[in-house]
Parts: sequence; structure tokens; C-alpha cells
Amino acid sequence: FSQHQELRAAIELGQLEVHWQPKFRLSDMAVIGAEALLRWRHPRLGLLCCCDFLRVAEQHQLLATIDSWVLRTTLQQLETWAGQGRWPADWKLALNQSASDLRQPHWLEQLQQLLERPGLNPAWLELELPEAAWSHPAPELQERLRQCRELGVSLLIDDFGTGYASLSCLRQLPVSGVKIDACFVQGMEQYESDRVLVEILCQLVRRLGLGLLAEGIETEAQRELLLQMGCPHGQGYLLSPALPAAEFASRFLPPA
Ligand code: G
Ligand code: G
Ligand code: MN
Ligand code: NA
Repeated sequence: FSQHQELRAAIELGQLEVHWQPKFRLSDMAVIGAEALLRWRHPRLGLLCCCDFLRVAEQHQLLATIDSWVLRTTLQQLETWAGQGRWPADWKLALNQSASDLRQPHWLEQLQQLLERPGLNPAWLELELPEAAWSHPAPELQERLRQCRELGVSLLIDDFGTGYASLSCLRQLPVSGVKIDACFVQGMEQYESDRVLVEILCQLVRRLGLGLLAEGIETEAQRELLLQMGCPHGQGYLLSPALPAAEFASRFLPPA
């Protein structure tokens, strides 16, 4: 049984799960939302994070199917929590989508249909797109990004600073905010160069009026440096790992 056949079966056997990692405001550690992260509860190997199987999904054209499942599942969960009065109106739910997802013919239609449900507010949703989606996007992809924004959905550049997105995409494309890649955050304590990069990036993004979140915060020293540099939002193991829905709800959502 090959890995991609196993993965195909996993979708149908209900072995995929969405875990939730909260995002925080660094000044007072209030929760501002969460990122949905895909996991595979593998019968033999245990809980797998997507770095272990996303490449296989991509190579075998399973990514669109999986990401469409993630989209439906997370929005359903959001609708449930909102219906119980447990989703604060100013929180955002972030989903990872790849550039190839956005090129699927019915991708926007599906998103639009899901967001039309009365229990869901499009302003609750933000999409995290890898830098590859932002570097020299074809006119059709640019149009898609614009249509998303028109629906009221926010768009974030994920892992900023590691890929090929140029600074020009910050002014030419409909970006709502930027996620500073964990590698810069984790290098800050040791390397002056990473501190300078993060500091300048914070100034740049703020002056452009965009949102900003630092990923991969693992130490109190990193959190303090980011605060001093004026980075408003953060995410990382210091604050909380990604948690199964029930655990995320009991730890972070207001009671019903
Ligand atoms: O949490 P984890 O280590 O598994 O995440 C690894 C990478 O997988 C991250 O870059 C993240 O953006 C990506 N990722 C997580 N969940 C999803 C998903 O549902 N769809 C896609 N396309 N990527 C995801
Ligand atoms: O690329 P993206 O930001 O979507 O991926 C987030 C990935 O980083 C996920 O795999 C998530 O589980 C992981 N992650 C979240 N917080 C931390 C952290 O503090 N340190 C490290 N090393 N990884 C983290
Ligand atoms: Mn992400
Ligand atoms: Na990221």
C-alpha cells in the first residue's frame, strides 16, 4: 500500500483532523483568533503534522480535495461555536491554502457558498497564502485575490521573508497582513542581523497599514523583543501549540 493510496483512504476513513493554534495580541496576551492546522491521525504512525504528507498530497493531486475538506470542516466548526455564542465577533479564523487551490475552477464558488450561510461572517475568515502564491501571480490569480477581499475575507502572506515574494506585492496586491517567518523570530536572540530584519520589517509593515504577526515564538525573550519592536501579534509554542478542537475550545473560547 503506497503512501498516496493510504492518504486517499485517510480522507474517506475520517483520519484527517483540524487542530487549532491560537493567535495572541502580544501587549496583553489576549487571544485574537486561531490558525487551523491539518493533522493526520495515522493508525500506525500516530499524529502526523502536514510537513510529513503535504508533498505527497501535492504530487498526487490530492491537495485540492484535502484543502476543500479543511475549508468545509473549519467553517462548520466556526459556525457551531458562533451558534453557541462562543466565537467573539472580532476574532479571526485563519486557514492555509496553497496557490494551486486558488486556481481550482470552483474554489471561489465553494468559498462564497459556505460564507453565505447566515451563521457565518466572512470577516471572521483569513486565508494564509504561502509566498509562492504572491510572487508574480498570473492575472487570473490576482483577480481571485481581489474577489476574496470583496467577499470580506482577509489575505495574509505566510512565512514572509523566506520565499520569493517581493516587496512590491505589499503595495500591488490585495494583502491584509504579513506573518513573519519563525526562522527570523528564532534567530533574534542570537543574531543582530535577524533583530535588524525583524525590526525594519515591523516598521515597514506598520507604515503600510498592514497587519503583522510573528510566528514560532518559543521564548519569553523573543516575545519581549517583538513587543519592543512594535510587533502587535504573535503565535508559537511559548503561547500555545495547536490543539484539537475540544481542547482549544475549553482552554480559549469563552464559555457557552
Ligand atoms: O503544523 P504543521 O507543521 O503541520 O504545518 C506545516 C506546514 O503545512 C505549514 O507551512 C502550514 O502552512 C501548512 N499547512 C497546515 N495546514 C494546512 C492545510 O490545511 N492546507 C495547506 N495547504 N497547508 C497547510
Ligand atoms: O507555515 P505555517 O505558519 O502555516 O506553519 C506553522 C507551522 O509551525 C505548523 O507546523 C505549526 O505546528 C508550527 N509551529 C507553531 N508554533 C511553533 C513554534 O513555536 N515553533 C516551531 N518550531 N513550530 C511552530
Ligand atoms: Mn500558516
Ligand atoms: Na507560516
